[in-house]
Amino acid sequence: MSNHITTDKHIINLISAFKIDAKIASVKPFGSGHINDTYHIVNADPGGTDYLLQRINHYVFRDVPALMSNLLHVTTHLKQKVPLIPGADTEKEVLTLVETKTNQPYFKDSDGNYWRVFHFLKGTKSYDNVETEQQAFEGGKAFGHFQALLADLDTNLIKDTIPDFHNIESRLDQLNQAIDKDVAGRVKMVLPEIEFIRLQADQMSEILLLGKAGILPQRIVHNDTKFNNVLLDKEDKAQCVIDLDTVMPGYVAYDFGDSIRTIINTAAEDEANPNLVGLNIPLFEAYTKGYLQEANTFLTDAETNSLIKGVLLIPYMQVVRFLTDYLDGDKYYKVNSPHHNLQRTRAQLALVKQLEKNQETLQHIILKTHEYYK
Ligand code: ADP
Ligand code: GN1
Ligand code: MG
Repeated sequence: MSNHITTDKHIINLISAFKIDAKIASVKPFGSGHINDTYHIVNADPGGTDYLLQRINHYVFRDVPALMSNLLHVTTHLKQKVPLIPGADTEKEVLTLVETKTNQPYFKDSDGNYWRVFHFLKGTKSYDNVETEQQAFEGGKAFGHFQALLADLDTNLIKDTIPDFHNIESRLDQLNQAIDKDVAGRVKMVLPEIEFIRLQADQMSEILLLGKAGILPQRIVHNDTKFNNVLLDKEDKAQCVIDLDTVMPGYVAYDFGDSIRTIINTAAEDEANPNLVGLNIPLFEAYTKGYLQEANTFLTDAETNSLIKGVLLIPYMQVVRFLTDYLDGDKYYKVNSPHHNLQRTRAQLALVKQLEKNQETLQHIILKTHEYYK
């Protein structure tokens, strides 16, 4: 996202709806998320609090009050538990939401857009591409710890912000509908991709079936663990898990698979040349170590065995989701060019092929690490 300072009067005005304690120096578009619009509100006092303003994408999240209610339940739970951990700094490690002046968790503007504000966590970094094993290890620890902290959150409090979010059967139904409608006239360009998806479909239902059979427990998981959704500090130590909009019941393999999707890939998620997509096995091993160091305390054997299935499923599901959006005419994900979603589809498809080829090596690393931390 560009780093220019916004002079948009509307944005400057709506900031005044929140309990923001700052003389504002500037407001800049921030981050590289695909869903929300994010701005960094810079305090004129360098020692004061900075803020993060977000317009919540209500095409993606149809029930914003439910979404914000979940967010408050999750952050309140974390703010009760984190202070009990020796050496913890709750303000740095848990997102802090800023209320509006009328004590609401979000503000709805006259155009029907929803806005929220967090404390900006200064001195942190989020990585679109992981560079070192330490970063990968710390990310694994952060997401494993996050799942452990939420294990005792009352699931009745949490609503589905996007129903069937990681249900591959629903995702395939949505793709089939998009193919039938072909609103953008693009189906003819993606016949090999559709064939690939259909050939793999049956084997990708395994986690769902194990869940339905009661073999895999549902837990509260993050559901969007791509690596730029964990903030690391200046020393590349894990600081805070962010982007809590999809925290919902699900399977741990989904979170593991989504992180690995972004860590193991030697190329970008939207790499234009699929031949550059390869696997960085040392980063995979480092993430697995960090994750299992935390999660081995609560994972069942069935869950440990399901992790590799998540590693294959989530990139495959991403192929299905990017392609569906391409066929729908790019309504869901932000795009930077007319065929961006196609480029993403092809890059993720190349990743699925690589993962399938190396499945045994990856499973061996998971089991070896599991034994080590048992
Ligand atoms: P999206 O759903 O669009 O991905 P995120 O909530 O992940 O939105 O925010 C986008 C980016 O903004 C993140 O990847 C991260 O770089 C940054 N970010 C989010 N929350 C904070 C925060 N509280 N402090 C500092 N940076 C943040
Ligand atoms: C979106 O919001 P962001 O950019 O962290 C998406 C994820 C996808 C991801 C693909 C709510 O994540 O599910 O895996 O893009 N979030 C939502 O990069 O759909
Ligand atoms: Mg994000």
